[in-house]
This record gives sequence, C-alpha cells and structure tokens, in this order.
Amino acid sequence: LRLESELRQALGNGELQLYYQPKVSLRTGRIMGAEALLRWRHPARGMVSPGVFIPVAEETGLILELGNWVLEEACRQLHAWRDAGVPAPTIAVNLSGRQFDSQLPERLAELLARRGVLPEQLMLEITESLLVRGTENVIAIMNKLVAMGMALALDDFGTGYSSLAYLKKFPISTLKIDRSFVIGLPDEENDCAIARAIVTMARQLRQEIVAEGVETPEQMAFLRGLGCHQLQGFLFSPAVPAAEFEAMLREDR
Ligand code: G
Ligand code: G
Ligand code: NA
Ligand code: MN
Repeated sequence: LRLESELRQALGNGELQLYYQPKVSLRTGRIMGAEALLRWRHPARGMVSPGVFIPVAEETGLILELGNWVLEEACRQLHAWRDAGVPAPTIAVNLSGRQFDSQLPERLAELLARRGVLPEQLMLEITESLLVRGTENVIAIMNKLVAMGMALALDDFGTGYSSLAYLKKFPISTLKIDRSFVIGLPDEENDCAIARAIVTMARQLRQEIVAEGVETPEQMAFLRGLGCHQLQGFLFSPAVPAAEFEAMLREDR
C-alpha cells in the first residue's frame, strides 16, 4: 500500500525516468533501436526495480497512468532527438495487457500527432498473456495499431502459454527470444534446441528475431549461426539514460 501511494507520487515528482537499451543488428553491428525501460529513483529507497513496482502497478490499476507516462515520455524524447538532429532510432515501449483497450489506437494517434512522431518510430512490446487472452477485440486493436504504422513485438517469447502457431493469428512482426533460453547458449543442449527451433520457424514466418540477454561473444556467435537478426544485452550495453544512449547513437552513425 505504501509502495502504491509512493508510486502515485513518483509519477508527479519526476522520480521516474526512461532508460534505453540498444538493439544491435547482427549483420552490421549497428544500433537498430532501443527498448525503453522504466527506472524509479526513490528519494529514500534508491533505485527501485520495475520488477518490483510494475506488478504493484498492475494489481492496483496504476499501470494505466504509468503506461501513459511512459508513452508520453518516449514520444517527447523522440521529438527532442529529432530537434537535436540525432538520427532517429525506433524506440520500443513495453505495454501491459491492461493498457490494451479499444481506446489505445486513438490515444496513440493523438500522442504521435501532438509530438510530431512518426508511427514507425514507435514499437510496442507485448507479452504472450495478451495473445492467450486472444479475443477478437485484442486482434482488432492490434490490426489498427499496425495499420497506423506501428510494429508489434512479442516479448519474452517461449516463457508463456502461446506457441509459434499463435504468430499466424496476430499481426506481430518481431519476436524476442527470452533471456532464459539465451543464458545456456552454446553449452546447454536444451537451450540450443529451443533457440534453434524458435529461430528456424520464426524465420519461415518472416519474423524479425531479437535475442534478449546476450552477455557473451559465444552466445552471439551461436545466435549468428542460427540466423537471428538483432541482439540486446549486457554484451553491448545495459539500459542507459537518454543522454548516454544519444552519445552511443552519434558514435554509431
Ligand atoms: O529493466 P529491467 O530492467 O529490470 O525490467 C524488469 C521488468 O520490468 C521487465 O519485465 C520489463 O519488461 C518490465 N518493464 C520495464 N519497463 C516497463 C514499462 O515501461 N512498462 C511495463 N509494462 N513493463 C516494464
Ligand atoms: O521482461 P523484459 O524482457 O522486458 O525485461 C528486460 C530485463 O532484462 C530488464 O530487467 C533488463 O535490465 C534485463 N536485461 C537486459 N539485458 C540483460 C542481460 O544481458 N543480462 C541480464 N541478466 N539481464 C538483462
Ligand atoms: Na520488454
Ligand atoms: Mn523480454
């Protein structure tokens, strides 16, 4: 309960910040975009992990306000980068299932127009639980977002109850292989088999494939061998503040 009211205050206090973790092309080594990850700098507790406060926000419904703040902030940043002449990356924002209501497309259209951001610059990361819910309504919302020009990525792939068969049903263009399958590469046979199966089938379904949690050159080499497209992880960079990501972008171009 304390955390909830403190989080509510944090929203207005400027204690929240977006950090950016680069996604790197395996082919060119260049930065293709970044995932925006929430950080909460609490005045007394220090850095509170989203792993702690996102579940609280989801239970209390505060995730709607929090999610709107994240979308607003990502678009504000994209606009600021454009004004500063920084080559525009694609920023991926995590969406909770509860944010996925029928007003989402209109809200996003308004936000993009107000901030002067192209829909192609915003990617939305969703999780498998949304697909399992899989109602006609969810599909209709996804189709609208894609028709507007935004790309949808499926996060933490392989950890939930969906399967590769789901990918046919939903307009998803990017698949993110969960970190838990990347950890054991290339020594754990099971992880290798799972990663290989995901990449092989996803490539045939014309999906862009991003591997998460890449920490070692050996993992990178294995994923390259499989034909994975993009990598994200500590091997390249953790999530960093906007200014630091901007410096990485300038150096990259
Ligand atoms: O950034 P790590 O840095 O600790 O993130 C932990 C978890 O919190 C991840 O599962 C991540 O998807 C989630 N998360 C981080 N930022 C956001 C956000 O803006 N919205 C939602 N819904 N989840 C987020
Ligand atoms: O659930 P989601 O995939 O959105 O969360 C991403 C989480 O993974 C964040 O907590 C982020 O800080 C963390 N992360 C990103 N790259 C790495 C990595 O290379 N190794 C580890 N251990 N964690 C990572
Ligand atoms: Na994510
Ligand atoms: Mn993930």
